[in-house]
Amino acid sequence: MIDYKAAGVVEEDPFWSVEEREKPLDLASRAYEFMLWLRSRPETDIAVASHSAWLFTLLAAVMEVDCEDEDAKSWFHTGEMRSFIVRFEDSKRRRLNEDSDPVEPPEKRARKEEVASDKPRLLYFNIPGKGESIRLAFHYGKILFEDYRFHDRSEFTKMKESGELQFGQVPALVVKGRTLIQSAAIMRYVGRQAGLYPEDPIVAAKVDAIMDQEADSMMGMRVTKYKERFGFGEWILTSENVEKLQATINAEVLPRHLSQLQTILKNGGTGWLAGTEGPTIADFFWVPTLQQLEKGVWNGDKHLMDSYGDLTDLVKRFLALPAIAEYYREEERSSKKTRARVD
Ligand SMILES: N[C@@H](CCC(=O)N[C@@H](CS)C(=O)NCC(=O)O)C(=O)O
Repeated sequence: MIDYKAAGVVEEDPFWSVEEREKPLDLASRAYEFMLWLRSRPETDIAVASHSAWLFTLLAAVMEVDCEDEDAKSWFHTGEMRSFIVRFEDSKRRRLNEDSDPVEPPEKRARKEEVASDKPRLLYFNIPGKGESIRLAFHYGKILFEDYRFHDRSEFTKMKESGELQFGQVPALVVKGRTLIQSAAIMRYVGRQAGLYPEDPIVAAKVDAIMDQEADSMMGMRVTKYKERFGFGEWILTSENVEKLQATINAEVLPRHLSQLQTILKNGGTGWLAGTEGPTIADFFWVPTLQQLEKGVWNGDKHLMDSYGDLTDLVKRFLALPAIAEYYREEERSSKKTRARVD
């Protein structure tokens, strides 16, 4: 006898909608939830009856089928029955960093197998700049995305003129036909999926504040570098004035911000900026900026970080995260090395 009630079966089908077909990702998540439920059952012999699409998703995106028979994972025919011995294993993921969830959630595996058109597409120049933290967050979360890098400035200009970029700037992230802009907003979007954005609203606000602080800290420097964009023409920001301004920023503005940031880091006591156990998007957002300061890319001064040992340690700690280290190893291997600056 079948006890439908015990299996949580109800008359209404809550997953069926007349308007929309269930997305592959949702289907995979449902199959994963089912397997968790199955694992909790005391029975050892269980018959699972379902539709072919659901069974196909279960075998292709949720379970790892270790079977010599190639057909074991194939599409089910009407009334077809297959037997499996199911072993639940909290194994570490092969290519994933050690401190992430050992049981790979199906949406991550399914994401990897999603059709290309469903992948978010990051639009940015072929430099680290403001796109790097987003790339890194995607990699950290093992979320498949397209890292689209403009071939040259004219390609970007064309897109800018088309109106696709609401504020005419990048990074932009195209998700299912909609374009997200502003790096911090994009980071929150990716961070939520990558486990890098705290659910507690107070902690999340702290993360937001630390990210906003990056914009405040670097504002002066960005104005001197991209003065026309901010409306400061040569009539006011002459080369001589730019030089004076950058000297003041180096001597007063950046040290003030960096020492405040270092205090926040120390007070947090965990080695991560928001005082969380692991890294958050605040760390992902700041580290590429700190690296730029270390390298003196703004105005040639390579000593801006010399007095901030805790911040340089943060950069090292961040780069040592397995997913990040792996990303840079692969990046080095690939030919995508930085070309001409086009931002
Ligand atoms: N606040 C924006 C700033 C974006 C921005 O400044 N983007 C630059 C590249 S880093 C850009 O699009 N420059 C080209 C232009 O303005 O024409 C963010 O954080 O996303």
